[in-house]
Amino acid sequence: MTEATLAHQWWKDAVFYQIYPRSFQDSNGDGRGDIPGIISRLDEIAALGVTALWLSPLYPSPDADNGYDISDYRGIDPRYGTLEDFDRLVAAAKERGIRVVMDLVINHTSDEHPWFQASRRREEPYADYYIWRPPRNLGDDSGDREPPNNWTGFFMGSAWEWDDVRQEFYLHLFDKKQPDLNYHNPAVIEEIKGILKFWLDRGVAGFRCDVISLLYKSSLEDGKPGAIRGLEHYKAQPGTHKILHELRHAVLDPYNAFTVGETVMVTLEEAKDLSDPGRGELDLVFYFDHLEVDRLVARYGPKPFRADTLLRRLTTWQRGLDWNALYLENHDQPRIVSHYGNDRHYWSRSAQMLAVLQLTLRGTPFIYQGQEIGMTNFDFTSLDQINDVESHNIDRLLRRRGVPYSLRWYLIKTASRDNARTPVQWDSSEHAGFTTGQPWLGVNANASWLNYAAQDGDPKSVLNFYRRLIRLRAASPTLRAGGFEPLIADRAVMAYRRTPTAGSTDPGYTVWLNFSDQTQRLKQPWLTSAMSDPEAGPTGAGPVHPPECVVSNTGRRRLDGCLLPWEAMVIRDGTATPWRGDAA
Ligand code: TEU
Repeated sequence: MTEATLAHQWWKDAVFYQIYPRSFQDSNGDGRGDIPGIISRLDEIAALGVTALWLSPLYPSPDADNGYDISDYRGIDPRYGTLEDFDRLVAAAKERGIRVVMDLVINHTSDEHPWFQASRRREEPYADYYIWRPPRNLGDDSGDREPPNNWTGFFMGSAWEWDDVRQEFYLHLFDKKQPDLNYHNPAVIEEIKGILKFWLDRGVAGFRCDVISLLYKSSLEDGKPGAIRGLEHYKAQPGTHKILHELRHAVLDPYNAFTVGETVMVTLEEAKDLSDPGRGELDLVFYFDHLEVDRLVARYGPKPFRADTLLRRLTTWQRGLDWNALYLENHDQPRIVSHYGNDRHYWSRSAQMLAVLQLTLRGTPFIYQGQEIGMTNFDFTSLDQINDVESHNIDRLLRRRGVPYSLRWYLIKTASRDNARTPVQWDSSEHAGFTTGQPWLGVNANASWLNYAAQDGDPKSVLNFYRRLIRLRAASPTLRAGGFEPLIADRAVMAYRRTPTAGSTDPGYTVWLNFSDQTQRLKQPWLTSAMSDPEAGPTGAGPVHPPECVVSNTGRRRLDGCLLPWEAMVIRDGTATPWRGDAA
């Protein structure tokens, strides 16, 4: 890779921060976050060490899926502000050295998008913009209309909806208000190019591409039995690769724009192809494997967590991909401290341990709003407090099958995407400083003590721990880009090494993490192998600068044969010459 190419890969040194605008900061008292609210918090974001923002959708939307159902790709929803507000945001972020990345939701539109409205009336050129099919049994006289195939959607139930106007079914992999676009139609791809240019010309640095691995449907044949029936006909198809390559070549490359694709259910091989620099498609992918260690399918069906399973999966992806998108939370996932941590008895320590995990892996970190203060899952106690369309669709389906309320609530409570969507807890005032009005979704009662203001000046807080780790990472080529080697793991503990990049004076690091409520004794052979000094000379004279603990969430600075509950330690190797790095 030439030096010019490397210089263009700014995203390799970036720290991203995802904003879910509805829940971030309200400025006008309507109970929903907005763009002026985001602008008012840019200093807090910059203080964290963030250098790029990913904004979840701000486009006009009927909000069937909180903005992931877009009715105008070239506008800003008036409830978030105006295009001028957006331009001000991009400029204000730029002043702080922060780039802005938009969410690009092009697998589907809203059913209220003018394209769909024209398409259902068969008006050209839109008649063929969506995936329309007659019922399967047209011609029989039973009067029942069977969907064209057996596919099921991601929000449960059939992936087809009957349209009375067009008298045909349309495909929707998500909610019925999110009809899938037809990527067999070249006119659709031209529309997307225009949309990309529109935002790139306004100064955005790139796109997070929603469910991009599902774009192209190769065939509409029946699907094999499985959780999501039909997947094999549209997951990571050659047609999708072709479109991504075309978008990169025709639009993204001339702007040196960045893309991270949300790649649902992909294997490592599929992810590699989608993000292989040589193929020129996506820069990075968001896979889900590492968040599903304790689940049977996606976010459902709990099973016991094991640190060794997590380390095995992380190793597969750390080694398998050229560069990883590192994330533990987003607007669809439970809060990580409530998921892999312990938000009751070791809240702060486990939140910090998980920060160490995320920020000592090779790749580009994406931090989700509120993660940096250790926000927890919601404290809702009943289904009527939930907004998430996915939760309600699942509830409806289970109700129809006679599943009792208590079981439905149990299932939805742990999996609902609203766990990550409660308003950001800025301070301990009413509604946590998020809004002066009535918040669109309940604020967690723990905002009385778990909030940004309480942590800002406290050196021991989760927030300041994140800030220090981000600074350490920025100063360490090894932590950002060095090699990754798993060291040891069992049910509760893992350790891995980060090895120096070629030609760097930054030495290697060993990371120790305890994922349990118990003190874990480290077996002697583990310690010996971890502590053998790679820098020691042939005489065994040892390094000038001894190994040093540069990160600890307990205050302990020596690995003495055990790890306290949820303890994290990062130990820098000894060096032959005195080390002048920045310690955290
Ligand atoms: O999510 C896609 C996706 O598959 C999920 O993470 C989804 O929430 C879950 O797996 C369903 O079980 C993206 C967006 O991030 C999500 O918010 C949208 O609802 C979805 O696409 C549709 O646009």
